[in-house]
Amino acid sequence: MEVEIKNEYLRQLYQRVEKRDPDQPEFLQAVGEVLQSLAPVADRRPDLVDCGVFDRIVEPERLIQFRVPWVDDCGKVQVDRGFRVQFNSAIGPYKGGLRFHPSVNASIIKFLGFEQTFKNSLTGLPMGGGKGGSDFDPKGKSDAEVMRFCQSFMTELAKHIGPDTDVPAGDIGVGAREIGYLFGQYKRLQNCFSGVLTGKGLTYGGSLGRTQATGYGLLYFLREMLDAMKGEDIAGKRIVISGSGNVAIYACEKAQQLGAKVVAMSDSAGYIYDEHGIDLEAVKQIKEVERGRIKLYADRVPGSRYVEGCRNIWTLPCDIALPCATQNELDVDSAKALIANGVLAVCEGANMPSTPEAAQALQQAGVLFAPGKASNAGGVSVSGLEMSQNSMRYAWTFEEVDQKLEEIMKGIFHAAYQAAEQYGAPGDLIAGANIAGFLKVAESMKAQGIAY
Ligand code: NDP
Ligand code: 2IT
Repeated sequence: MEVEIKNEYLRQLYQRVEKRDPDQPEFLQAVGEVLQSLAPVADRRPDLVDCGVFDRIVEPERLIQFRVPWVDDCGKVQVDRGFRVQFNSAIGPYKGGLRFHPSVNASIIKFLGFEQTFKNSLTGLPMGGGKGGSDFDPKGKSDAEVMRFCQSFMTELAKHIGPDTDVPAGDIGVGAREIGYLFGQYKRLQNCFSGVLTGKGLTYGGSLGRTQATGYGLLYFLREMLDAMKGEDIAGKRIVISGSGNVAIYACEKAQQLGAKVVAMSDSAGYIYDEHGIDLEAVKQIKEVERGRIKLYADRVPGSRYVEGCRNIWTLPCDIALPCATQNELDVDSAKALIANGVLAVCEGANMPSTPEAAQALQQAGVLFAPGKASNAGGVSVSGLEMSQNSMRYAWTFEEVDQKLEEIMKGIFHAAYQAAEQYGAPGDLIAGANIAGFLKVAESMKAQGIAY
């Protein structure tokens, strides 16, 4: 899709970014979308143009790339590539997850770090934007291999992070097991027990509710959006969820608690369809305990079926679609299928799961559309709460954390909704989230001078 930026200065800026990083399509996609939204801000705020905030915000403060050598179970040396992007520290220490997936490269890490900057700003908590990861593929690796990889990865990463500098967490392929190995290695290297990572186990400084936070937060956002914009409720709705990882599982759990019927989930190979409503315990057993494929579900749960190929999941009729797998998983054809089937809302659990064409088609068809940087901010919000608890040397109850999460998600919805109204795009939560997230970071960058 042509990026149409209705402000000459931002249009030229986008061209410079394109020229600088022509081989980074995901990064360009994320920057293009944000600059499109920011045109009315640039029109009204010449002061931010004058201090170069727009030019500075699209360039990471630092991008670290490193070699990660490790020895596999056969005694063979493997070499993967590690990354950490420290995108923006205007409002707090860099904060954002680590992704272990073979597709990881500089473009993907930069798009994620860029998005994280605005997301973290929207939470209202003091966290800057960062992201990292590796092209290491955890699939099929033994626990011992994952541990050796994590130890090697952290041996380099430890030089660049710290509880007041940069606080990584999980993302695709990085969950409690990996965070444990990474934390253990950091502690050993620094001789320091600190809140340098979030998503830690509950016995050594983790927060109750962090595992559930992104999925639960997604549903709290959805509930607020449905109520405020359509006067609708989640109870009784038919929901399709892509993915079957951390975000998808806890989105499903909260959707079911709120009375919805989840009829499908997926992994990168295919999807399962269960007209009786997904049996979440069966999914948890397969994915969390056995680390198996979603296909197994159809073998175990009578009345369900497995369909090869994950993309066609969006052709299933539903009221609400929750893409919770990965970037660009919902394209314009998927959007058209959802629209034809009368979808009411699409709420992004993953980061940038909808292509720009898909998002535009959904919005133009009057479908409620929640962009990931707003609707999936629950995970990093509870990470922020984990940092607070670590600093206090204290732990809140699950109920206390969950209540704060719900308040934060409601606050994010209203901040995005109001910013969209104020900047002439009523109902457009993409524009609203980008503008609201941007303004706090921009004011902070202006106040702190041109150091970065
Ligand atoms: P997990 O690793 O737990 O699960 C990822 C899920 O997505 C798996 O079902 C996986 O299938 C599927 N998936 C991954 N890559 C692809 C692909 N290329 N095509 C199709 N399916 C794919 O990750 P999370 O649940 O943590 O993350 C999911 C999304 O949510 C990501 O976009 C992440 O950035 C985002 N997110 C995560 C947060 C968190 O706290 N964890 C917070 C906010 C956003 P398979 O097993 O076959 O690979
Ligand atoms: O995309 C995300 O917000 C995350 N993967 C969570 C980041 C975090 O620091 O908890």
